Amino acid sequence: MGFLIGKRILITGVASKLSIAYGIANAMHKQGSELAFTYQNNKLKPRVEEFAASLDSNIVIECDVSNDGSIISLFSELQKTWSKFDGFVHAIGFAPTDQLNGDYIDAVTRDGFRIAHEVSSYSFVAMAKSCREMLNKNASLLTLTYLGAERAVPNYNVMGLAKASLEANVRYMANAMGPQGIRVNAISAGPIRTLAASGIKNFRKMLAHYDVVTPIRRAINIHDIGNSAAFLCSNLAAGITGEIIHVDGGFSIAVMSE
Ligand code: NAD
Ligand code: 0WE
Repeated sequence: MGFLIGKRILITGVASKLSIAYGIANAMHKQGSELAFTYQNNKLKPRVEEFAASLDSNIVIECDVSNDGSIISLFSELQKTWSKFDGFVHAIGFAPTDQLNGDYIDAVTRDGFRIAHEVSSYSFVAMAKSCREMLNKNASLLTLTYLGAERAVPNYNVMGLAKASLEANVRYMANAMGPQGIRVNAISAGPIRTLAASGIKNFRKMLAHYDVVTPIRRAINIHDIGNSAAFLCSNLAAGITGEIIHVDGGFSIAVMSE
């Protein structure tokens, strides 16, 4: 018996089979949930449609979260098939490429700061704002964050500030929506080689370091994240809200390997 049977969950952030959102969609499908998907632009549309079909879904809708109109039309479109649903997964993060390389002070710009915060943090509450009336009691909202919100990680730069904002967003949203029976949480994932991680300087070195320092002595993968995400969106996690759950093999609690 799947623990998500009867739940309708909207998945954002699928760009490839490597995407964290793809791992989450798979894990949720295994637990019996019905899924709907968004794609950022037409380039990604056919791929997301194919993934959706393989997970028994034919609800695939465009949404560019940098545009308010796009968020609103997402939910008016979704309403045609799902008048009510049980939550969404926000697996979206972005800063202009020049922000993620080199000295933080040198790299950061007003525009880089604004775009990182708008796309990576504001978009989470913007989505909640637009679909609040469509959410069932016991719905669950989930986003993805990274340790760079809590610690200064080389090259992560302004994305660290945007993730810190996203984590505060989780707490404020949880507090605001709790009375309505809606839970809001984040998974702080260890580093995973996805499109968003490709081209990041020293990413290989980072993963190698992870393997030896992490208590479980291996890198985290999208199945690990998917299973934790499925749990958090299920009624098994009814007592958890406003929380940042580290799914990082314990990396963040350790300081050295022997
Ligand atoms: P990914 O490249 O597969 O996914 C990123 C997604 O963001 C893509 O689907 C892209 O289309 C979407 N996106 C970017 N700008 C958008 C916009 N304006 N509107 C709509 N969608 C937009 O990479 P991923 O690693 O799976 O990233 C998913 C989430 O996980 C991100 O929030 C990322 O910060 C977070 N995260 C990733 C790692 C990692 O190491 N890969 C670790 C911790 C957290
Ligand atoms: O959140 C992320 C990546 C987010 C991201 C990635 C890109 C690459 C392409 C945001 N914006 C962009 N913009 C682009 O143009 N992660 C947690 C993965 C990641 O990125 C890092 C990391 C890790 C881990 C950057 C530096 C150091 C570590």
